[in-house]
Amino acid sequence: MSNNAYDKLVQDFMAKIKAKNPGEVEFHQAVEEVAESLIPYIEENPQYKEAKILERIAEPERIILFRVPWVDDKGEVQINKGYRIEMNSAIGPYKGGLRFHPTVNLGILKFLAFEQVFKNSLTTLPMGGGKGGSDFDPKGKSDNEVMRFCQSFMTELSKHIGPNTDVPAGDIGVGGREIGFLFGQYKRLRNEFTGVLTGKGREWGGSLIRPEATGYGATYFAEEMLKTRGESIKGKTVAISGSGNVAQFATQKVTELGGKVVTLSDSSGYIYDPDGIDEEKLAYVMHLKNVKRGRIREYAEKYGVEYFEGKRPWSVKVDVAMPNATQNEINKEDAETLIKNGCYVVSEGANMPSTPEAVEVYLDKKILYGPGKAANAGGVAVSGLEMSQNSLRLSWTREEVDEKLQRIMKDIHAQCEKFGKEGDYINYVKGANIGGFVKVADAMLAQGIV
Ligand code: NDP
Ligand code: 2IT
Repeated sequence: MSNNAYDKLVQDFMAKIKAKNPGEVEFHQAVEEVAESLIPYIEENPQYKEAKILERIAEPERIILFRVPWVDDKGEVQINKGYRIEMNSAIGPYKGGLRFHPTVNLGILKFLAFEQVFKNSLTTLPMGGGKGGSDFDPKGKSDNEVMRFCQSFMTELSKHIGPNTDVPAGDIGVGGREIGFLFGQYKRLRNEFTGVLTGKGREWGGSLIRPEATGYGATYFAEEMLKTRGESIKGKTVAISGSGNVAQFATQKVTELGGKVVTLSDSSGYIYDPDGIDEEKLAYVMHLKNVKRGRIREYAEKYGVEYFEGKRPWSVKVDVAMPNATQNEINKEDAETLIKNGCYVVSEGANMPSTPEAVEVYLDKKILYGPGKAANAGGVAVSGLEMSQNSLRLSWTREEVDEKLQRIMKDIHAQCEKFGKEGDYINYVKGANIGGFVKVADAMLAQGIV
């Protein structure tokens, strides 16, 4: 079949997706990228076509929508929306994070849940895909307000989740503090101490390395990609966006491996530190962001470096870019600027941070490009390891978990290579999409039309 014929099949498929899911632009974007990789593969493997596996994977098994009422510190009643998308349970319980951010809507959570299905499959662990969250904005809220919100959110969500059913975790705006409040309320409502959430504190069922896992994993993935060209992170200059969980631990691992991180950002702007963000400066960032809950601008004031208000860090000259903040944070022009300035590795800690046009630029220029569903899978992989430890009622050491994480990132790289090889070039987009798809699709075939 010609490329034009495949394009027509993708367009027809997307026309149906858009008609069924109107206005959900991020969801359309995520599905289209996967469909472009999968449709040629499905044409060659008609068992998937006949069983309409792709059409079924793009339809959530279940969506739960609920009201989250709570009372703020002034005594005023507040109402937020709560969501859980239970996307696919073919290979394990639904698994995926919760996002608390004012931009959260159904389309964003469906894109994240859809990506999660493929990502979780790539980890080699038995986890289905899900995602949830709320339009609640934790910024500027007191700890007590966040607690009351989390308790109200969990009061409803607890009816739908469980350690063998659906196991949420963190994402943007949901870190250790929020997981603690959510877990406390679940335990109180159900009178059960179970592994219903991951990302727990290590004294109460959490896994060592889970906080670090996404950033570490995305760095290990960059290292694996560089290895295919006989290179490593050592001596490389790296631009990182974001300054939250993923960005912090990516900075730590890059630095530990001998690379130099020169940028960090938040939604207000970015800082450029040409000397590199070393361990001591990172400790400052962690306190600033996790305890003081301040802005990255304060880093520039403290260390006398430049701060660029309202800008993203993609015009800085670097070898490696790690977008670790949010979706669609690198557009076509940013991708062109990065490459023009010498960048040839992009490892995505965030979910879908590059627009489709930016991805086209990477593939066109044949740079090492690790898409989020492969590069950031270390986070959910260690969540899977947390579930295993909870079931065993055991805790593994830091070294054991880190070793398993490194093994998993290597396995994910190998799957991308197996399914994405195009001559000398590895197309990690195609590799991750097909690699993630096959296991889920075969499980769905075996389980009948459900
Ligand atoms: P955090 O909430 O800890 O940090 C998010 C960071 O991104 C903050 O610096 C935040 O800045 C910035 N950010 C958020 N929204 C925007 C926006 N619209 N524009 C610009 N900057 C923004 O979240 P995480 O670090 O956990 O998540 C970052 C990314 O990684 C997300 O895409 C998430 O889906 C993905 N991810 C996370 C995993 C995890 O284990 N936590 C696992 C896999 C992927 P500000 O404070 O100003 O909002
Ligand atoms: O996007 C993601 O993979 C996450 N936010 C982590 C999900 C998880 O269940 O650990």
